Amino acid sequence: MYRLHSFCQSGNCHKVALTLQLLRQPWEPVFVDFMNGATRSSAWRDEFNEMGEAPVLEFIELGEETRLTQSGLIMTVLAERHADFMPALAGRNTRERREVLRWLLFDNHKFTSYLATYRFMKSFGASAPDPAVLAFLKTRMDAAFAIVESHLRTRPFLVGDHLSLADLSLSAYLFYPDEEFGGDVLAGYPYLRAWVIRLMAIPGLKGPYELLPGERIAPRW
Ligand SMILES: N[C@@H](CCC(=O)N[C@@H](CS)C(=O)NCC(=O)O)C(=O)O
Repeated sequence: MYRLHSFCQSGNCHKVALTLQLLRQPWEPVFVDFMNGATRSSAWRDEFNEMGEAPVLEFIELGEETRLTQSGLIMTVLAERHADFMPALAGRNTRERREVLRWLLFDNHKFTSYLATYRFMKSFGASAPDPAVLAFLKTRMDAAFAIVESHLRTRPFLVGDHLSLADLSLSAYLFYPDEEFGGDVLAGYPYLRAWVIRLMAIPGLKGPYELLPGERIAPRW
């Protein structure tokens, strides 16, 4: 049984939940009270994650309690541990596995990072966002979107001709409703939109509010 320390506003936690679902692994969510500062407390950092972030995945491995952080690492470990269920998830061969890793790194650095920060500041931050900061984030987000849009013009999935961790990682935040981004962020990106719709139709790929714990919060604006 896996324990996923998580909360429903977190697309990074959603990435791991989607992976567990697809691999048909038993898991239970453990609520992280992120909005009230849980991950900023020294107790959290000492016990769960010195990086001060969710998600954290706990499980027993070779008789020992194991704790993993960083969604990209967690997803990779899960796909390797349960390869029987879906061998292609981490890539079918060395070349594909490298490609999956390349997209996970791009996601963490340039795709999710700007998209998630933009959404959080727009809808859930403690105070009204600085318009100049929002504009900067939106520009960076659109630059990353354009790269993925171009890549998806000629293929249905990011790596190979099948679903992989790369798709789960980059799409997780796009399962959230438009209103949390202040509008339709996929307007002008038809290939990205078609890809997200394709992923949402895969059995087991549920939205974050169906899978993760915590109260849904209305966007502030
Ligand atoms: N690269 C990390 C990012 C994790 C992350 O930023 N999580 C957010 C919640 S969605 C968080 O805990 N942020 C705390 C902070 O940045 O201080 C991952 O993929 O796990």
